[in-house]
Amino acid sequence: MAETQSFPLLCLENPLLDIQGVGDQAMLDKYGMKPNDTILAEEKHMGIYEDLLSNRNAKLIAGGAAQNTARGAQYMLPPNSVWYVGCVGEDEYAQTLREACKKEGVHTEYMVVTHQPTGKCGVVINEHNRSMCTHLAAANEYKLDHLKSEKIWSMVEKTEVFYVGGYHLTVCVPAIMALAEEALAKNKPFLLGMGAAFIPQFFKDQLAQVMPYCDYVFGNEDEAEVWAKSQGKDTKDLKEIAKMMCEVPKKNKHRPRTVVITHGTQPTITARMNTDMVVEFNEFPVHAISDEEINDTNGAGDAFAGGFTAGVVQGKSLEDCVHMAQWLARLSLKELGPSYPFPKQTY
Ligand code: 26A
Repeated sequence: MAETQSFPLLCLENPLLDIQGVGDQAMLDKYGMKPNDTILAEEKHMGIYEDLLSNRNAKLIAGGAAQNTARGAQYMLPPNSVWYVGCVGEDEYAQTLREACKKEGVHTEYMVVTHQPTGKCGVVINEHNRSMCTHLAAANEYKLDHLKSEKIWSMVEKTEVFYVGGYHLTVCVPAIMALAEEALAKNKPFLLGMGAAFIPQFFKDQLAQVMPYCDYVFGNEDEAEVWAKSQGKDTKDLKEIAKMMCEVPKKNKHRPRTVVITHGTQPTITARMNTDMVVEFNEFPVHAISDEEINDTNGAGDAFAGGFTAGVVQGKSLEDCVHMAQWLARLSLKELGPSYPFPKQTY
């Protein structure tokens, strides 16, 4: 067999095309959506995509949380650093995603199904809120067989760092576990973004299965609070929650767990278990951005994870990783949707 390519970072999750338009409260009410939320589309939501395209001058933008993170990490890393896996359909939307990743230097190895269209996410922008309604479709069809196929698995074995988007916990836990076990067996960093508050709420058991393998966990304040609640702890104290996350028993004893909680414009909180099993905290003020400079908040958290993960790939300190994360999140806030400025800005 021909020598397979190798990339230092693999991201796994749900490839989606974002259909993003500006909406108002009335639109959110019509579809029963909250201003800053993510939901899975049910029958009653299916009209939202056409509504956005016909009435809201919506734009089609490459999305999918961890795919945004993959493009973000590649933005800050040398060429050929990142590859991405997920499932798409055989249609124009898949082609759009392939082209977006190619343009930004992310190598894709999509599983392709013919019986479902590529997944899409209706994004309703309302001031600095973004509400998302996701029809996973093909993205929901991802299977472990694809990851374990000869070519893909040999690429996995050559990968140094794994980033999994928490939204994949709704799709294919066996694939996540296969990467987690590979990371554990070879002492490679394994990173997980929580995705959305409904993950710790409704996919609590799946999250609990993966958490022991996580060297890094990313979440925002809502996700952190909901996770704490799912553990029977009703608190808004983000440090306390980060500490609880650090203390979830860990499989890989060679790496301390780091928990990173973003909090909008308030400082980013990190917690890391040191070798004496004592949790150390840090707070990092976010990189200032004025209201007028913000285009929309769609993808800012994914960009944060992308910048941070790029730092992990480069073996940077925690402080440097947070700085890279905040730098990239700020750039993404200025762009339309989960995008990064081209020509590239250098860090
Ligand atoms: C399973 N779900 C609901 C999802 C998503 C998702 N990515 C993966 N799985 N729902 C929304 N997104 C993506 O989140 C990004 C913003 O953080 C959107 O595509 C959007 O680009």
